[in-house]
Amino acid sequence: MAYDLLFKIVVLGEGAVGKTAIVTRFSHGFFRTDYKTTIGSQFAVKSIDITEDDGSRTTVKLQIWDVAGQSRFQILRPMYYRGASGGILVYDVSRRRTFIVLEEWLEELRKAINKDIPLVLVANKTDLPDRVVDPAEGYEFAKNHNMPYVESSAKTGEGIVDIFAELAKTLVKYRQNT
Ligand code: G3D
Ligand code: MG
Repeated sequence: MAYDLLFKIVVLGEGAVGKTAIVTRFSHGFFRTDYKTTIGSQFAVKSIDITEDDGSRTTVKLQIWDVAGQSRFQILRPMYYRGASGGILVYDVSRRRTFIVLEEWLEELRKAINKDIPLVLVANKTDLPDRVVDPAEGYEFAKNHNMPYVESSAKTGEGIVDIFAELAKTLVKYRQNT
């Protein structure tokens, strides 16, 4: 039987890696280039149908919190992390710094919620010609932290649904095992 599960998801990563673009693309299906820098945070709600390992279909509702990445919002972010069931950790493949600081984002999240939650690592902006972080590096980081790795472009739409489908699948599995 089909049923709805609701999960709160937080979106983490440095400013300008494409967090808002990814959430907008997923929840509304379009890409805009005139995003205002996210002030504080905002959320979108979107349902996704997933097929479980046993072949059954489940509708999962995601409440996706797009948290501002700029350091001036750092003091507010722990508040938005509370109650999150899962998250996506985003970097920009054309800026190495955004990859180097991933560990700091994980630390900030852990401190705020005192537990590990399922995360998906997202290598965004794969459409750009000046890529500097190789797929192998992202994959390695994801493997070491036990997360799925997804490459995406909010501009072309590549990988966007996969990000949330991967996460929804993990959340459903995780929940059923507890
Ligand atoms: P943030 O929410 O993480 O801070 P934004 O990031 O979603 O606001 O995106 C920051 C900039 O990167 C925006 O450019 C946006 O259009 C661009 N961007 C986001 N995702 C992609 C992508 O996949 N490919 C490309 N080429 N650009 C992307 P502007 O110029 O509008 O500031
Ligand atoms: Mg934003």
